[in-house]
Amino acid sequence: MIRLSSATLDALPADVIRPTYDRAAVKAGVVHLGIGAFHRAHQAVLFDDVLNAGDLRWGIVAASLRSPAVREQMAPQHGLYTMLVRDGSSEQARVIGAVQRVIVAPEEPRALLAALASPETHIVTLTITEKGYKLDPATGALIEEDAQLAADLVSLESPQTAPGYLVAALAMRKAAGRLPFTAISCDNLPHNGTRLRNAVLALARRHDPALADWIAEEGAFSETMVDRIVPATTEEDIAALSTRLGVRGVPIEDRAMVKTEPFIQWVIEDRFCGPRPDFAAGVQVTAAVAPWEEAKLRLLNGSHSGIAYLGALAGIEHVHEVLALPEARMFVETLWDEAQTTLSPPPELDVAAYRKELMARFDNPTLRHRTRQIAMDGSQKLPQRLLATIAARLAAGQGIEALSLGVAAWVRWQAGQDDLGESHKVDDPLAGAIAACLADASTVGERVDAILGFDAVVPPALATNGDFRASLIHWLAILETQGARVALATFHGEK
Ligand code: CS2
Repeated sequence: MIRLSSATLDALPADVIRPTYDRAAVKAGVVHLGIGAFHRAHQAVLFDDVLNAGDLRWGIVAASLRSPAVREQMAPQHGLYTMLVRDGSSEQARVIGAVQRVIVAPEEPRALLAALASPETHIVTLTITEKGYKLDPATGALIEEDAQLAADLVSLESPQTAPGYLVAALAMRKAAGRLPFTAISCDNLPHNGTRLRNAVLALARRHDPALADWIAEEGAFSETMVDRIVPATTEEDIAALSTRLGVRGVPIEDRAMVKTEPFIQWVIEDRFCGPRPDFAAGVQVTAAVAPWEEAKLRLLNGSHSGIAYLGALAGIEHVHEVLALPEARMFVETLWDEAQTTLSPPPELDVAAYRKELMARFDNPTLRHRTRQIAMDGSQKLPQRLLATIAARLAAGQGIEALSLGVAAWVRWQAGQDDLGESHKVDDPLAGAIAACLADASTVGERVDAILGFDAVVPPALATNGDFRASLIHWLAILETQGARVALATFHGEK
């Protein structure tokens, strides 16, 4: 099959938007670690906007830290891929040209280090998922017993982790008399910049205290809030796009395509230690990111996780299908009511309007965002999405019914079977540890106590809270005996 590439770009149908700049003249000002679909539909698009506006310093050298899959999709396409924006009724196709090259780190560690240390590189962005930072989800401390991190603590000759790559490359920059790069974490973690900085400084200090001091002094780790819903691409999506891109009945295949919604937002802390692009619409550079980050994590991601576990348990495949149930909508609205009182939203954020827009985004029927995709890595997500909100509500003497139903659904998901009796793999770096902690618990109460004692996820303030415990027992008992649909109906009835 003919592939999308520099050679076929001009042949695409006229309504496909494509780069307006000369790709050969672009410099790689950005190195990105973790080139998944989210990066391709978010930061890469916003850098593509900058390139389209004529500033050619901001091309991207991207890296996969583990698998060669994305390089195999993108290299034959010269880094080109299509972003499909689906608004629920129509679809717009745009080819993004910002990614110049994909490096598979385990195969070419030197090439990645050279890119990171290059004088052309000014910004390093990361989407390595919550678990990539090697920090304890509950406390934020470095997980020294992690095998990859342990290797990086011994030697940075061929780094294994993202913090390891950053430290090794910063050492090269220091030795060459260059400034550090601005490191921008784009993962859904509270204070993501500070967490990344902590991980990098802790690792650097173990190897070379002077390097750590230099990074602390000269470097910049901006906090960010990133927002765009990017469901995993399916083979059907690729097949449909091949026909859409085809010329005179001959399909053109794009194996690196991404599908997403119209909404896009990137709030970046105004903390750079070198050049930065003049970003276009969709990017806000601001002094304080935390209020944005907290609102997004607790409203969007908190409800997303609740919808994901309840929906997946009920055997419902997609987010918009869960929200077709009136009791699920009510659950989400109540979860938002609960979360909202814990926020200090920035003045520019109209929370009521944000909630309305969010529900419409979740309702988008053409995104087909799978509940099981969002259910992944729950141990890394729950602390900032639901547990911190619960702790704040309890401290204020407020109720937590919707939030704790969400947590109970996560606990139920750990059993590896949905309400229809279908088995699933719990896709989570702590799946084994959670299963071991639940293994000897034979009653609902014992299971809740076991989870409350699981301190990698549950913070101390919640571990001993009687109201939280009672609420989890209430919901877990219903989930285990009657399933998620009845739990949602009961929730509706109790309101
Ligand atoms: C989702 C997020 O998979 C998940 O956990 O909640 O990826 C979500 O779609 C994005 O954060 C939206 O900005």
